[in-house]
Amino acid sequence: MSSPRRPRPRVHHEDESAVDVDVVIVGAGMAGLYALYHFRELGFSAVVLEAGGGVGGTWYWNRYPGARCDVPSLEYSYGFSEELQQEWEWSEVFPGQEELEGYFNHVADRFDLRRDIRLNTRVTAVTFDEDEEIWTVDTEHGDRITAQFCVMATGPLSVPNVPDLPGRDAFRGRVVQTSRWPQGELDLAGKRIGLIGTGSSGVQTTPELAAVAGHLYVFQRTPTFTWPSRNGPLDPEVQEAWKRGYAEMRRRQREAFGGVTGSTGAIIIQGPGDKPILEATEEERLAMLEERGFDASRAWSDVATNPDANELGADLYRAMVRRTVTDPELAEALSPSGFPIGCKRPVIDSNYFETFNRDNVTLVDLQQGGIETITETGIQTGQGHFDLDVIVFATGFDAMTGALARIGIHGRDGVALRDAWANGPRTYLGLQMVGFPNLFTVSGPGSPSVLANMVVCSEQHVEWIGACLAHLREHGFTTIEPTPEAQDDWVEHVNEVGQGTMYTAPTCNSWYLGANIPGKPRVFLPYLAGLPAYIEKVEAITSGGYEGFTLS
Ligand code: NA7
Repeated sequence: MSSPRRPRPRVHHEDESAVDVDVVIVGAGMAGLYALYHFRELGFSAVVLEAGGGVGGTWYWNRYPGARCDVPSLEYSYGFSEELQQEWEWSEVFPGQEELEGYFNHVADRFDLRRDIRLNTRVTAVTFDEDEEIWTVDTEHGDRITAQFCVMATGPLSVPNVPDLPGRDAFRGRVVQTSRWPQGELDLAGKRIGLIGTGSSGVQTTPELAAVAGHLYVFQRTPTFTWPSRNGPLDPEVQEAWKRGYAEMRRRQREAFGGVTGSTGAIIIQGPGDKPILEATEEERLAMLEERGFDASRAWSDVATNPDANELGADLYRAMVRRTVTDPELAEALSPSGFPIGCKRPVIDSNYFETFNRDNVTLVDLQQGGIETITETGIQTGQGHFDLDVIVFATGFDAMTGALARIGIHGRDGVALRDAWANGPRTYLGLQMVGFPNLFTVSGPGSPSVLANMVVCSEQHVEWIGACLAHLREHGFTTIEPTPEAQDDWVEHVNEVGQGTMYTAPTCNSWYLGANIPGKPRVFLPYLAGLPAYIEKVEAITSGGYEGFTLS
């Protein structure tokens, strides 16, 4: 099926657990599911290997209370099937984990994907055989899949960052990770809960944990810029309008910098205003604060680009924290400073700061004395011991490179991807790497990925890979791989585009830069020129005969 003109050599397996397909896909999240559907449509055989017990990737794993997408539901959904778009009904402006998990399960059923998905199957090695030009994928169960092509749909935020705190195993209570939240009942009612981490996961779960806990202690190392989502039920008229014009909306998504049209009525998505804050009077700034609350910090044309303007925006933000949190000292401790708005991925919340006004919530400001050790009964910090029943780690991910580097990918000459990336990831277009022919990454480092709507990015990458496989088949090529020059140029270009922005400011430490993982090289991982510019480049390269790739 893979190559009508020039059948590729098939491997003969004595072992019955071995399977040979055209494409092996690692991961059954949004990218892997669509890849399976799309490659099947193109006439390729494919199998998906998934470590989790269900489909949905991020939305399978991150089932902590309050887990919610920060992109509106209408935007954060597949555009490949008009029937799917028409039949699926979203209930909220920003979809929660449960609804998203339901959506991806519906997709798996509706398109009969499950028969080619192996759940609970962690990949242990991905190895290229240069003589046969095939990839071999080994699983934890001892299964072996061989394929001409390998697509790593492993997700940019899939490997949890578990801080190596002394005494971690000593704790006699329950330890949970937000991104590995147990399915089913975890009784938190009346418990003393310690939450470590105040990024998106920690911020989202804080109000939910506070609502059930006997007492919630939030261990904060760095205060967060977070904006109210104003989430609520999705206006049926907005949904109907999208259903009437999905094709147009999907086109507009690909023309929008972040893959989001902004036409869902979600206030958070509205762009900055036209007026520079540097030219605004104090009265005008305060008037904006009255009108837009936390959003006043970003409602100016220059906050995203000018450091002085950014600091003025941050002042408005901190003024709003003081208005929201009743205890002035607590407000001060919760106020982010020392790094610009926009350095880290913006967080959106529901009643985050308000939650700290509750009697059963205590902020443990780690800047006043950090975590020293986990004990049998709680957490010992430089400011005393906190007795706990449950510790929740909301400590983030080894982003963008974590899964790819860990999985054990070996290409030509047995070179490990982990070693090839020792000084930072090197890709061509975030799609392929030198030395790893016929292996593709979806939303890999060097692509817009986490800076844009992940569903739109996933569809765009999967469609590019599908067209590439069909091109190879049609022209009798067996392998595709970037040239070292093209990859070098792309890496340099990605670095250049990231320079001089809030994302790479010297005071910025974010997971975009790998700064959250000890020892990880400081490299800005995604491509910052925006989705339309990226798509234009990719299309020019493709129509130019796959410039920068070697097809053989
Ligand atoms: P993030 O955004 O990486 O946040 C992790 C949080 O955990 C952050 O507040 C960290 O503080 C904190 N952290 C990490 N290690 C420690 C230790 N050792 N001690 C105390 N605190 C620690 O991860 P999320 O899961 O919240 O969000 C990731 C993305 O998922 C998010 O951007 C959305 O796109 C969805 P720090 O700031 O490093 O001082």
